[in-house]
Amino acid sequence: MYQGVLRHYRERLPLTEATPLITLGEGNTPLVAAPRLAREVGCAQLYLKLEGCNPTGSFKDRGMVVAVAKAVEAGSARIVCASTGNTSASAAAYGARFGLRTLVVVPKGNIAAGKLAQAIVYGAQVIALEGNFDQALDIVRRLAEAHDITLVNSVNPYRLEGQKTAAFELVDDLGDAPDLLCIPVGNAGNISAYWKGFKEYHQAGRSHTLPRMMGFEAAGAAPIVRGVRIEQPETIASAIRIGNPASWKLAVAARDESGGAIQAVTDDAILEAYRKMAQEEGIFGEPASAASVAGLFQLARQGMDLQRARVVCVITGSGLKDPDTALKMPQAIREAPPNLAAIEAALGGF
Ligand code: AN7
Repeated sequence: MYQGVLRHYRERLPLTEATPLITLGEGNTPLVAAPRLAREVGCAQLYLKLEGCNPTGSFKDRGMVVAVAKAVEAGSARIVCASTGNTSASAAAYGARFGLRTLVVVPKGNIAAGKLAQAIVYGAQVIALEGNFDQALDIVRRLAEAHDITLVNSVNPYRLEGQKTAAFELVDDLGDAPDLLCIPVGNAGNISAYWKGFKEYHQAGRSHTLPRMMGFEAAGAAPIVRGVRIEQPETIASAIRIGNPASWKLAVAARDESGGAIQAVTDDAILEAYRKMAQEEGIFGEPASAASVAGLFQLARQGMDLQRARVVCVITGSGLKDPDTALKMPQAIREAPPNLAAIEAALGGF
């Protein structure tokens, strides 16, 4: 039986005899072929890594399980994070299960409804900051310096250690690294963690190749692409509405060492990819996750030769996290009274 990231990859994680091997069943997520999208972009093979299948619905659980295990090992009683939503949901769940009080600071009005619901139901203390994610991160860093509380944002190195296990899974499933890895970039921890994982597996002889790391920021929140901090980032993809990523340098290193790129994708392109994933492949990712697919389409439009490429797009979080974006989609819901003739008429006849 699969027993979570800590047990499964214990020899590749910074664990000691004293680290509790906790789990909520994170990791071991599906890698699903996307043949229609592959045909449209003109690449040989396309797979979607469904990180929304983690226990709290995003990839954050992989890193949170390590960060929380190490916090428990160190005797910590409290954890804190700033979050655009998914980190707070994950921290709240692992904190609840493993006996820690959890404090989360989220940007007021800019966190998807499902994520806020999770933090509340898991029993975290929630502060809605009248400010953005970057300001929230700055504040929780200072809180953790001043008080006896463990910071579980990805500036905590155990987070990236856990998140690198997704790269291991890709190599374990595909038999080698993909040619291209397309991934959304917000605080830039995940792209850095994947690259670390790919390099470690390669060095251990588990893969023959390394992927080119292709990261995608939202156009209104693209500090790495533009080379400057964005004071007021804006995007419909609230998960990646970040203007000063904590792992900026690591992400640039991942890009450059791998011969990859970090580009910006517009909100329109994100929403188009969001719809296509759902309607052509049956995969419901959240808007930030769709940035990876939007990015792949963009690479194809730019003329990148994908004919022989095996590509993985990381679908970082479940579409159910953000019902409001889904419900704003152009839709044709017709109301009808409960009788057959009225319904046949509403459908325009058979
Ligand atoms: C679905 O939860 O930053 O580049 O506070 O939720 O590692 O930040 C979330 C980020 C992509 C970007 N996809 O990953 C948070 C937070 C989803 C996300 C990202 C996030 P990073």
